[in-house]
Amino acid sequence: MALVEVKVPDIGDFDEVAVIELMVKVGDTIKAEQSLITVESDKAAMEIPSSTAGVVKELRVKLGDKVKQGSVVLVLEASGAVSVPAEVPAAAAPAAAPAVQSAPVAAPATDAAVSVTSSMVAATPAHNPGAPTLGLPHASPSVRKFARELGVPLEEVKGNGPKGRISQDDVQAFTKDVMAGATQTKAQAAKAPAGGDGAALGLIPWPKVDFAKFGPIERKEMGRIKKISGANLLRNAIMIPAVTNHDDADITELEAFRVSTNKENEKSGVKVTMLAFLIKACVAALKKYPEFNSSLDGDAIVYKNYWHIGFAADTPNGLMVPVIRDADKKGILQISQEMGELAKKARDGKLGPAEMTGATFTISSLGGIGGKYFTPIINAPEVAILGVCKSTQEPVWDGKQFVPRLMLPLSLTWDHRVIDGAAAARFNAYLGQILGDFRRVLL
Ligand code: CAO
Repeated sequence: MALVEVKVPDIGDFDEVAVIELMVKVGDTIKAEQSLITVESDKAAMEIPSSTAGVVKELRVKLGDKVKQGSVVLVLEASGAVSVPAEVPAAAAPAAAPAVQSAPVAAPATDAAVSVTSSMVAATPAHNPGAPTLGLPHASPSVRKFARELGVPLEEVKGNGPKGRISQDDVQAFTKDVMAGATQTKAQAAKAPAGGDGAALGLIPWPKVDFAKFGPIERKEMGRIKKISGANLLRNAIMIPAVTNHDDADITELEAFRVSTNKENEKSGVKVTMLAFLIKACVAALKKYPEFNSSLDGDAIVYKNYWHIGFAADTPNGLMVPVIRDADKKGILQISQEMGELAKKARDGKLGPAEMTGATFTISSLGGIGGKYFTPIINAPEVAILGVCKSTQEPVWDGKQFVPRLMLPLSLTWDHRVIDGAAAARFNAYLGQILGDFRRVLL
């Protein structure tokens, strides 16, 4: 292993500066570009990074020492190839930023502030001046002290200063976010229960990316509803062994009936929607296949003898699921009218808790928007959900020829603990039959 002297690089116009902070000690394993010491002139403080990775063998400076370009900071046992010196982060000294190497890639070894005391290693190209400093915190000593006093892990704070430098404001904002529960420290995350993050599930941590490095960004906190529904969706996606069956229903006649009904009822102000027919059709299928209208309770399955159907509504505040109660007892016109009212209330943020609870099955319709199929997430403790996409004219073989038919894509997601694949296929097929000939609802 090569022993390497790490020296103070070009620090600009300063003759001598005082060492005010030692950030490593003998025996520490350090990474290339890790900050080693902080020095301070009468104008600014700056950190001196290591040009090389390795293990600290000897510290050649102590607090209060005066150093200048070329002073040996420490001796390292290098763990890899040795590079020429890292630049001092310019952001460390806003008032008097030290000069940095402007074209370090082809810098000859003789320019290096690192001298190799063994013949084993050769200088490699210097680091990219714009490159991140391996996630190590860049902050002034006073900000470091401030973070230490608050117990804030500085390496987890995103610096918004030049070159990612962390300011006192950044530390304060991080602290506020942690207190408000909007973010977690790594230590908190490691203790979080299953579902809170992946740690308890043995998953690797969520990637922490400084997106601003790749282009302009804008950060917006999520609204309350999005946060709540996000937590529910995560739990449901993780805890339910869910399977989705896709199918098509021929709604050619049903759509013609819907359109003519709406023409006849033009003056009533109530628009009959395809979703209302779907709710009614689902009730018929749920009655025929009661396990789809159940919930799991420990080792028991609870079958419900009521049919309350939730429907996903897209609102400016996020996804909400109003519920049509006793859909089995209501006609298409009443369901259409209630749906319109509930969807409006949802968009206006005026839904009461009673209007969002108690569903036994949910329909999520993207039919007004588009798409072919998707895999909706079950709204626990329900055990199934129907996703509906936009109907399109398709060529369908009638035994003699292809004929144009209006086909509605259906995606049924179901909980495999309660429902078997065959039952799901039957449910979808039956739903298709009803939508194909709505008179079956009466049977
Ligand atoms: N195929 C083709 N067209 C359809 C259709 C379908 N399956 N479903 C609806 N349409 C048409 C309607 O007929 C209507 O057309 P006209 O204006 O010409 O009459 C148009 O699409 C708009 O319908 P709509 O969306 O206003 O009404 P709706 O009853 O279909 O849906 C509601 C109401 C509240 C469900 C809907 O507004 C909504 O919020 N959808 C999004 C739900 C969602 O986000 N789901 C995803 C959850 S998973 O993240």
